[in-house]
Amino acid sequence: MKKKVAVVTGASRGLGAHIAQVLSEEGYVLALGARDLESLKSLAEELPGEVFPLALDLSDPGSIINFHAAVNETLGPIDVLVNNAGIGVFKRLEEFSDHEFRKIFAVNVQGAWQMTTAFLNDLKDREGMVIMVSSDVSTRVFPNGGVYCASKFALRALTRTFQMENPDIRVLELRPGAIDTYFANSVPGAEGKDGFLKPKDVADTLRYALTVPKHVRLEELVLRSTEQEPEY
Ligand code: NJP
Repeated sequence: MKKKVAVVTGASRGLGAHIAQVLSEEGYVLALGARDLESLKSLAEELPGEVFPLALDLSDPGSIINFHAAVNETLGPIDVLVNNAGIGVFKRLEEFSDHEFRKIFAVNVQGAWQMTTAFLNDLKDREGMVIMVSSDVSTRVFPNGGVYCASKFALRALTRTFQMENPDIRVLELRPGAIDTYFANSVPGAEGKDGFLKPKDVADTLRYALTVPKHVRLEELVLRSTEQEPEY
């Protein structure tokens, strides 16, 4: 029987590295993508299963084409795609440069769209699952968060459209609140992050999502630390 194969973007650190850990423990052969190939290689050495670290820059369409070709050639069709990579810059809307705005949308929105499109036929053949890591802010906004929130609203729209257009696969929007990672130039364990989710909390939620029976479609999962205010 063919082994289950999963792709994780943004696996070089933070949440993506924890998701890779979970998938590896669950017996998936992994293709991990990010720009920092050295960190991916170090992670691959620590994980229990078979892991292929590959360079991937989601802001470069050519890099996604090369990544997909390399995965296809080495591992064949995939069962799970985790579009985890994402970036955030937080400031007032009028302070954004054209470059910053485009970069956020290139990585968080267009990159996830192109990755999903590239692997779509595989995923359909194998009745696979796509996990879009968006955010608890994919339905609300806050001052200084406008561009990031807009990118996650857009990702939510893509998630739902992919699902409606492709009933053979399951597409989950995973919506974590604040997580203690390297996000937006922060450092794990830094002051003020005590009340954040740990990346393992989110990765373990994804572990659960992978175990539900095939006739169950989890459409979205929102999780926040109990230290964070509930927002609906
Ligand atoms: O962030 P971080 P998280 N091409 O900075 C990669 C969402 N989220 O783990 O390329 C390819 O530790 C980067 O790799 P590298 C968030 O929006 C977070 O927290 O080597 N990959 C690294 O592996 C995102 O979707 C919070 O630099 C690129 C990874 O992305 C997801 O959680 C709250 C790339 C980022 O790791 C994981 O973020 C929330 C590119 N061009 C949602 N650019 C939170 N942390 O508080 C970056 O609601 N990456």
